[in-house]
Amino acid sequence: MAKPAATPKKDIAVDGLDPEKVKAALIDRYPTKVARKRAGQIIVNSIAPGDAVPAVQSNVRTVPGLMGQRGCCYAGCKGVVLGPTRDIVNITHGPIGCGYYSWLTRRNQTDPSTTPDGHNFMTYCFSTDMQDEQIIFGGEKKLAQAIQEAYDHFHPKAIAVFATCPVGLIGDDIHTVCKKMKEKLGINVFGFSCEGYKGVSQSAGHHIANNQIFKHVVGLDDTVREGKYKLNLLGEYNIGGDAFEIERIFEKCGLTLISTFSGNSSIDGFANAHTADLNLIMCHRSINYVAEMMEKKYGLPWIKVNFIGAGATAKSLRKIALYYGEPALMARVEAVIAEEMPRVTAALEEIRPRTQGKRAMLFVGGSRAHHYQELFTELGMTVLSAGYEFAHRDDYEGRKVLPDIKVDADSRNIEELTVHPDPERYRPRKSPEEMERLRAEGVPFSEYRGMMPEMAEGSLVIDDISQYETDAMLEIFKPDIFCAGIKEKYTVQKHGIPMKQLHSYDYGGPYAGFAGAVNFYREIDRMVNSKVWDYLKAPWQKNPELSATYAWA
Ligand code: CFM
Repeated sequence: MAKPAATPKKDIAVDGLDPEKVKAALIDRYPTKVARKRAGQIIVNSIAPGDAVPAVQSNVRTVPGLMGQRGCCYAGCKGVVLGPTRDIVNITHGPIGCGYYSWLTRRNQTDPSTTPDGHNFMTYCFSTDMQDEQIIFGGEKKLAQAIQEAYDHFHPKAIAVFATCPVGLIGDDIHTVCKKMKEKLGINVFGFSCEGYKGVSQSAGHHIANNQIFKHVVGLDDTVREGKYKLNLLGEYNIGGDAFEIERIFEKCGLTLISTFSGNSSIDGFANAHTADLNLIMCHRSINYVAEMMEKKYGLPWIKVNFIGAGATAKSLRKIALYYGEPALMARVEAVIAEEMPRVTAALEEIRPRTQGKRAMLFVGGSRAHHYQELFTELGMTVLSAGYEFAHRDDYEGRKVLPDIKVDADSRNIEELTVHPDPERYRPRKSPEEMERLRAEGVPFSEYRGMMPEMAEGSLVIDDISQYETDAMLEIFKPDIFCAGIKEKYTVQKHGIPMKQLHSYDYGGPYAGFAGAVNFYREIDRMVNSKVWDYLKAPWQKNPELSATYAWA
């Protein structure tokens, strides 16, 4: 594929400003080398026919010294992908800080009443609490003891072990320890070499998590559950109860959810996931690997969906119905949409006049900066700028650029599993002709268009934004709302601009599905129309000179 031009030639403006000039201002103060690197990561959006957009340098190391938003590989593996599964005892092998500071910080909710044993270990923090002694003489013995202790106390179905930076540095072989303990205890015990320093961000941890769950869990249980339309929901983590709302909608539509990776999930669902007939990918960045591997090994196809935004939810439901192709299901899905939409329309009629024309910026991990643009569009708001912390080019530009992505040393570090069709269990769910026909009808198998083709011309796409650039963007544009995470929240508010946390939802949510969309509209209305920001003036802005006296002489 021919590479699109890096800089658009068109005369475009964003919020009345020349975006190229804004870009120049953002990198103006950087040393030459840093400016050059950031110039490849700060892109003025421009869409050519065939959805061709400029390349965004992404999934590369953050420049040392720049304050970024990213997390580590361990965070992506233990926290993001495995964290929401309630019935695996997740042991952090490392110093206590890694476990303690990643404990209950993500708002992935769960409902233990849906599994018979009612296990829920998410509220516990399991750590081997490595000390100097283990760093010097090795921590394998202590890890085996920790696994035994966890087993004795809780009798879980599975125990997972997560390596932190020092474990990789001293060379503890967690996988052999896990194997031995698996034989000894007779339960599933498996490890993740997700040392924090691996890769350039938490994205590496997602990949490692996908690999190990696929190797050690998926396919262990062949029981075929009842249900006509069986599917898995991948990349939905039940933040603020999002998965509960999606489950509610699925149930109404008559869809049978075999497993979710991994919001409100149980390990039993993963083991059984290969028996479903369709994989839905919500967060492409964190979970596309397992969908690809399941397709190769078991033959179930995947489609990209989005349940953020009422319109996007309806569209996704229609795609699912089209895939199964049964008139009864299509009719039921239409009936559900017709039943759910009036409350959405009523809320928008009331709120939209107050939000119309307001301007937003979104800088979140690897999916939400894209997905949440749907909700802002529904509110009549403009997205001036957006970017991911750690996503890859395919999340920006679409999967069509996958063959063009250069694999660098950091990515080569992460294992790429070779997967073959299962001799007994590989079963294509649709024939190649059916797949072709469905594609033509609007079921885009294995496709993700990426964020940029859906953004306005001239909007600024910024990968791995730094705090310095954040401050500059706030000063230049003074948006009506800025979306990011807790690390950014208070600096943004100090600019007098409301800040919505799109990771944790600021203790709110759900924002997925129809009910979630209404929640979001109300929240954003409250935030962008609050008068409180006009009262925010620092003392030195009101009285530039403060008088003081010496307390002693
Ligand atoms: Fe996917 Fe996520 Fe996200 Fe992500 Fe995350 Fe998250 Fe996120 Mo925080 S899996 S990429 S690693 S949608 S924890 S639920 S909000 S950065 S945009």
